[in-house]
Parts: sequence; C-alpha cells; structure tokens
Amino acid sequence: MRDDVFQRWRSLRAGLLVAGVTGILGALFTWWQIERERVIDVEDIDRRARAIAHVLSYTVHDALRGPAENVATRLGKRLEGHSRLLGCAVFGSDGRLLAAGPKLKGFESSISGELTRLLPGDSDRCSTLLDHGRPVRMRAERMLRDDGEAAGTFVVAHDVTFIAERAAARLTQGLFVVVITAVMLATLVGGIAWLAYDRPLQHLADWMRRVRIEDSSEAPPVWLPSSQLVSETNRLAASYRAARTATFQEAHEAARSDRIWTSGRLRAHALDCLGIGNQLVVVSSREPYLHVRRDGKPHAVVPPGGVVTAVDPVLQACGGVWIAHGTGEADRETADAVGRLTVPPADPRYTLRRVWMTPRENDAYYGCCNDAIWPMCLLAHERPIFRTSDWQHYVAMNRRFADAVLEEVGGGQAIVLVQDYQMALVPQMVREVRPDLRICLFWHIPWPSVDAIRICPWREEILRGMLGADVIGFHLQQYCNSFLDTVDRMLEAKLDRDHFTAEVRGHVSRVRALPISVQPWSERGVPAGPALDRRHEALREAMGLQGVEVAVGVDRIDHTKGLPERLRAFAHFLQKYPQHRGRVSLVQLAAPSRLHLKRYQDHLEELVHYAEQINSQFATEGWKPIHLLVDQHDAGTVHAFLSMATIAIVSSLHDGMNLVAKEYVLAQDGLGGCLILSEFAGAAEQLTDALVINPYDTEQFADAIRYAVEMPADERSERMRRLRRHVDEHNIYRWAAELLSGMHAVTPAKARAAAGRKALV
Ligand code: ADQ
Repeated sequence: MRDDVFQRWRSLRAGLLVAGVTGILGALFTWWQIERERVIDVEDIDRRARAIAHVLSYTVHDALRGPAENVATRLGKRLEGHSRLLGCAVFGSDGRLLAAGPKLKGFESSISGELTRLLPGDSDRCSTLLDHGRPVRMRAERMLRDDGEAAGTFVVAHDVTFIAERAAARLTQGLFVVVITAVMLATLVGGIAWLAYDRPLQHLADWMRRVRIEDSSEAPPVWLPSSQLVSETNRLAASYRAARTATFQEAHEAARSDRIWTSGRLRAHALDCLGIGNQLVVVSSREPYLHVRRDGKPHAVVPPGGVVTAVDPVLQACGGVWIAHGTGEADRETADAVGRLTVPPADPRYTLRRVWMTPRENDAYYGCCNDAIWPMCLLAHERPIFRTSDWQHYVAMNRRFADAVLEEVGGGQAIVLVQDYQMALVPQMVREVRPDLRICLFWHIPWPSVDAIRICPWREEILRGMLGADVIGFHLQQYCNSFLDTVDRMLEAKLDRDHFTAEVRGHVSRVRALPISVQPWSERGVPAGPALDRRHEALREAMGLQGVEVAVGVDRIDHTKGLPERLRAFAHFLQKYPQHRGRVSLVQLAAPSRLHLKRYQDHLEELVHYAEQINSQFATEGWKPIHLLVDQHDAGTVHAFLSMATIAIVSSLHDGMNLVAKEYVLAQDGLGGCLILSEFAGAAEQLTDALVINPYDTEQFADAIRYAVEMPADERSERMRRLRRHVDEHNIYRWAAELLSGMHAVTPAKARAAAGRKALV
C-alpha cells in the first residue's frame, strides 16, 4: 500500500528527496559555521591572554628577580582573574609553582603537567584543558632573564565555557532553520511536481484507459507537462482511433462488393502504400475545421468547399497530418503553441496543423490566388490581376507551408499530398530539401488552354513549382492534356505523351486524371429514416413548401457557379411554362465566400436583388418561387434539402468537378430525383445521365427545368439508378486509393540513386 502511494505520487518522493538533500546541506553548513565561530572565539581569547601577558611582563620579571617565596606577595592582586579570565600563575624555571590566582586553586597540577609540553625552543604555548568538565584555555609564556636564561613561566588561564554554550545555541538555532526550510521546500517542490506532473499524468492515464476500454471519443487532457507530449498524444489518439475503426469495419466490409471502396478498405490500402513508418501529410490553404466564437466559447465549423468535403474523409480513414491556414477567430486559442490540434473535435482521427499569416500577408497571398490564378484558370470572364507584391507574398507563404510540411515530416518518411492552386510552389520547395519524399499535387480547378496561361507573368515559376511533384492530378483527362501542352510550350522539358510524364532537370512527374468524389452521407452523421422524414416535414412547414416540388441549388457564392444564370433560367421557366407556377420552388443554399473582396460582395447583393425581383414578379399567396438562404449550412441541413428535392440544379460556368452534383445523387435514396448539370462542370463527363445544359443558353436551361419537372417516374428512377451506381463505385475512397497507388508506384529519389549506383557497378 505504501509502495503504491509512492509509486502513484512521485511528487511526494521528489519532495522528500529535496527535503533530505536540503537537510544534509543545511546541517553541514551549520556545523561549518559553528566551527568557524569557535576558532574565532579561541583566537580572540588567545589574543587577550597575550595582551595580558604583555602588560604584566615587567611586573612578573621584577618579581622573579627577587626570592621565589616572595613572588606571590609581589604580584598580589595581579594574579586574580575576573569575568572570563580565571587568573594567572607563575612557575619557576624548575617548573615549581611560585604563585597562582585564587580561582586556579586545585587546577595548578593540570597546568604544570601541560607546561612539560612547552618545548625548550618555544616562547609560548596555547592549549585547552578540562577543569572538572569546565573548559579552560591556557596560555603559557616563557620568561627570560637579561642573560637569556629561563627565569620561569607565566600562565594566563580563561574560562571558555561560553564558547561551548554558544555553539550549542547555534546548533539548535541552525537545525531549527534547516528543518523548517526542508519542510517548506519539500511542500513547495512536492506541490509543484504534483500540479505540473503527477496530476496531469494521472489525468492522461485515466483518459487513455477510457479511450481503450470505454471507446471514449473525448479529447485528451490539455494541461500536460510539455507541448510536445500534447501533440504526440493527440496524434497517437487520432491514429489509434483510425486503426480501431478500420479493424471494426473490415469484417463489415468483407460482406460488401469488391467494387465499393470504403474508409476501412482505403485504410488497409493506405497502410500497404505508405509502408511502415510513413505518414500521410496533406497541405492546403483552407482548413478542414475552423473555430469561431459563439456565446464567448470556441465552436468548430466545417467551412464549405470541395477540397474539405473530399479530403477530410480520406484523412479520417488513414490518419496523418493536415497543414492549413488557420483563419477562424478562435483558431489560435484552440491549438497548441505550434498550431496543432486533433480533429474532428468530436472524434479525433488526425492532426490539424495551423499555419498563421498576418493580415497583410493574408491580403497579398489571397490576392494572388483569387485575383490572378483563379480567374486565369476558370473561364468565367473575369480579368486576372497580376500584382508583383501579391506574387512575392504567394512565394513567401508557399515557403511557409513547405517549411511546415518539412517540420511535420521531421526525419521520417511521408507521402505529401499538396492541394490546389494556392500551393503551386510547395512541391518543388519540399523536393529541394527532401528529394526522398513522395509528393503529389492535386489541382482541384480546371487547367485551361496554353493561351490562358501564357498571360501569367510567373507562368514558368508556377510550372516549375508544380513539376516538383511526382504525381500531378487533375479531375479530367482534358486538363492533363492542356497541362502537358503548357509545359511543352513554356519549359525545356522532355515529354512522354504515351505515359503522360514530363521530365525537367532529371525529375519525372506523372500527370494523371483522377476524378474526385464524395463520401456516403451515412458517414457524415446526418439524420436518416424517420428522423429525416420529420426534418423534411419541419422544413416544408417552416418555409411554406407543403405540396410544392422543390428544386435545390447548393453553392459557395462565386461567379463561376452560374447563380445569376440559374435564377434567370428559373424565371424564364416560370414565364414560359405558367402551368408550373405555384407548383415548383427553387431553394438556393448559398454560402458567402471571399467577402473581403468587393466583387464578391457585389455578387451577393446582385443575387439577393435578383431573387427579390423574381419573387415580386411571380409570387402568389402561399407560394414563393425562390428561397435564397444565404448561409453556411451544416451538413444535416444540406443533406435534408438535397434529399427532399426532386430536382437539383448545378449550373457552373466552369468547374473542375463540382461535388454538389455527386452529393445530390448520393442523397437520393428513393431514386426520385433529377439532376440538371452544366456541361462546363467536370462532373458532366461522368454523370452522363443528368440533364446536361449550357447555363448561358437560358432557353435550353428553362426547357431542361420543365423536362425535369415533367419527367416520367420510371425515367427518373432509371437515370438516378445509373448515376447512383457510378457515384457509389467512384466515391472519394476510390479516388484516394487510386492516388495512393499512383504514389506507391513512384520510386523515391534515394532509391533511384541507389539503383543507379548498382547499375554502374
Ligand atoms: P468548390 O468550388 O468549393 O471546390 P464544390 O465541388 O462545388 O466546390 O464543393 C462545394 C462543397 O461545399 C460541397 O460539399 C457543398 O455541399 C458545400 N457547400 C456549398 N455551399 C454550401 C452552403 N451554403 N452551406 C454548406 N455547405 C455548402 C473546388 C473546385 C471544384 C471541385 C472541388 C473538389 O472548384 O470544382 O469539385 O474543389 O475538387
């Protein structure tokens, strides 16, 4: 039991150790001090004895010149002592006592015994004797005649009991101080050790037990003795959860078709591809979870956006680190000193490492991303603006992200997945330092024609940065072709169009079409079955949608999403087919984005104005044609509308893929929905059973809406069944698995170099 207490409370041991060491050191110091004082006191007494002998020397000489019997009479009172001086004594040259003070009575023999130790050559001698237990300090001085012959010895004796008494008092005092100090230090050190180490480690152990035995998903304790321990604990917990989920799911998956990729199957595949000791590191500008403040407390939010929708489930399945720009107002307070935390907050599975920017860096970096590269790649008729200072910040921020990647990888191995156009230079920056890492860049937006890229003043730098990757992924083959054409025209590169590779300065990059996708709704914690029916009912009632067919749109508010074109087409549909007025409403979920840019604010205002105009033109009592819900909605709300709607409209003017189209298909469990899809969204190449439209062609667009409304039920379900099969089979896990397989096939530079050396031998 006592052992257990000591084992558990190491702080107690630390306190006792400190107390012991303090006690020993304190006792030694006290002893040394007492000894020093004793020496000083004795020296002082000896000095006094010498002074007395000096003062009386003439008188003693004088007395010794007369008859020996008269010495006592002649010296008289001078032999007596007072206070600490016991008295003086005179011995003849033959050692016989001639005279002594009264206080020395009975002590003379001890003194004369001591005189025998006064050697012939010595002029004086000091020593301490005991007189019935009382310490006496004696000083004997040889007296000489004028002819140099010994006349006798003069002795001065002091009572030095006070020195022993003082030492005893000092000892008591010193030990008292030592004990008090030791107790105080023991309490202080033990207390601090308990607060700083024992208690947090005890909490950590309890938390680990709960995670292991009770399958708890709570976050690890925050107050751990070192920030490195916090982040390593978070990572370990995230990896452990990911591993456990994989194990649980494996049995379940075995029963499922080989064609369907699941998170567990991806996890197993990732372990194969990564190998032992490798980790997955994702880097993107947008973070998967940001923290806002609500009611004074930090609250985690998933920002709307395709990169997050697609990549978060991959990291949840495989574990790893996601490096991203921390943009939430409460981001700093929810991460550790390095910027790390584990996510998802409710059930941590991987580490999020936040990278910070100053407001100036933020404006210039995103200025380059949003005003230059984005409009250059997306043909939405916006003129790109190329500012040199924005570019300088783009380079600097890419360097910052690359440094964060290198820091996270440390001395280990990793597959680095660089996401999107905000990170174009990161692959080369990472490769320069760590050529042995396997790096992939996935470009989520379209890659336009050579002519569109030619206008960019930094086209060569961007291409060289991208070509630092081993694999460069695009959604469509058409983007891969354009990219190789661009490299061919702009750089000195060796292209292999059969194998889709580009070699620049000895490094080969493979260019691959990897159409991205989404995860099943069932994994996103949204209501299903009766709970979902109740949600539909509640929404219909709150919005006055009973008995009305719902068409839905879900988008970030961006010029490329074709929102004005959608509203215009819907208005034209109502105008052209008045029989459908009062029977169909368009619910548009619109997440504000990039609102710091004036043209995005104007775009939002334009949409609000346009929707009001259409509503005032067509609305009737109890029916509103357009419900524009400007907000970033949670996954449950997005799913509720997508599953309730019999029509979904995706009218992007240009889009790499567009995940909303796939999310809609996966939300249609009853197969009763119809998808209207822009031919300029990458998804149109795969979702061929959608009604494909040109969003600029209002006439055709309005007719497609009418066709969707009037489509016979069996055609709807037949189209939706085929769409569903495609998205089920080509989900996000398959995308990630294909990407990791592509990375696995890459031979890292070190291995290539070794193979080269072997070949030479
Ligand atoms: P994005 O242009 O952001 O992505 P997209 O593919 O349309 O977009 O995905 C948007 C995501 O945000 C979807 O998951 C959607 O549900 C969500 N979302 C949109 N509006 C929302 C709202 N109001 N509230 C809540 N959630 C909302 C980029 C490219 C795309 C490419 C993806 C993935 O521009 O072409 O498909 O990356 O590669």
